[in-house]
Amino acid sequence: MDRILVTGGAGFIGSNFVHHLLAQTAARVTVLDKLTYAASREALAGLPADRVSLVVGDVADPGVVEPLVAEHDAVVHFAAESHNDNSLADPSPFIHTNLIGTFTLLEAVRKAGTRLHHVSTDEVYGDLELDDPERFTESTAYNPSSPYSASKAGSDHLVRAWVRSFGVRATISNCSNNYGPWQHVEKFIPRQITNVLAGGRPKVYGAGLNVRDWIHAEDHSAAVWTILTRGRVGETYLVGADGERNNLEVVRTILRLLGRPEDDFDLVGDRAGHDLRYAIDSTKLRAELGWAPSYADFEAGLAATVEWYAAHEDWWAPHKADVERAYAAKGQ
Ligand code: NAD
Ligand code: TDX
Repeated sequence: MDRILVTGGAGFIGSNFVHHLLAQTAARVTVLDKLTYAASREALAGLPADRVSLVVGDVADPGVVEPLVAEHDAVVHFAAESHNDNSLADPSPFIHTNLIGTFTLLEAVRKAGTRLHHVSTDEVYGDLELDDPERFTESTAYNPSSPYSASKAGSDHLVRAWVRSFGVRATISNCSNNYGPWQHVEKFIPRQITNVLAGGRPKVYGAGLNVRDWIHAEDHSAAVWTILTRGRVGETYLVGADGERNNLEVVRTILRLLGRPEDDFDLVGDRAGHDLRYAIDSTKLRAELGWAPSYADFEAGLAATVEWYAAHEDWWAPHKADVERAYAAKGQ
């Protein structure tokens, strides 16, 4: 795979994957990104121009997508609207990018015969009870809760149909919650770190008992590359690092790392339809393809992330006030 097209490669995880490709492979990379509010040119700054290029365009535009796909050996599809809260305020861009965008890409890979890896989320499975001994596996039934997760579930179904009906060479990964550098301040961990750094208090939805299964973005990138190169076409692989924590535990750890009292946060209004718990069983990926996370210690990974945000205020500060104004308007 000499030439790889990465959709959404200017976003949080897509840009991490581009860095992973540059460091771990000899591939030349084209990023296709619409540069929405969630994108960051800075995350791609300094990469060698002879190996990485950026095409600014919409993944739902066949006039842009079809010629690009035809000149690459593989496509890795990260482009999406990605924030649940935004999908509750206005679902329409989620339908456009996550459904029409994936459909457009599938038609292009069908015509060109290009290998595709589709990046998806564990949220397609809905949620688990706090005391459920089961975790999500590749055979868990789809049961999405929000417009975001429903649009991702629909995109997974499209990929599966194009594999079965048209012989498209695609794989799918469904990963748990990512953390690490370059994540937008609208998301939980960056929002709380930057609230504290900006002199405010973390804002925790509901009672804070919801559980997420945290994985470092670098481990997600390594998993995607493993599946792209060694995964079986037509298969789905769940990606997770056994990182279950409830939101109170995460916020208290952030406060401790920043030298503040562990009860120095606010409980705010809950998210509509808020999924209770996500938990991934990644046995298939580990046993079949030999992947394992390198950030085994969540607290250590979180500490490095806190340091990164403290050192990159120039990057996040310009977006902070607008994001907080929008949350405040909803009482969150
Ligand atoms: P992000 O919001 O940080 O980045 C998304 C990127 O896609 C941005 O650069 C944006 O400009 C681009 N984009 C949006 N609409 C586009 C369009 N129409 N055409 C071209 N580009 C467009 O998202 P992220 O957190 O990096 O997530 C990347 C992918 O990983 C998504 O598919 C998401 O569903 C999936 N995922 C995310 C997580 C997580 O915890 N963040 C977990 C599992 C799966
Ligand atoms: O201010 C907040 N306070 C709070 O308590 C925010 C922004 C969130 N939360 C809670 C909601 C969730 O229980 O924290 C948890 C994590 O929230 P998000 O960062 O919004 O992530 P989540 O909704 O779990 O979805 C994430 O993981 C799966 C990504 O945003 C998705 O793109 C991915 O598919």
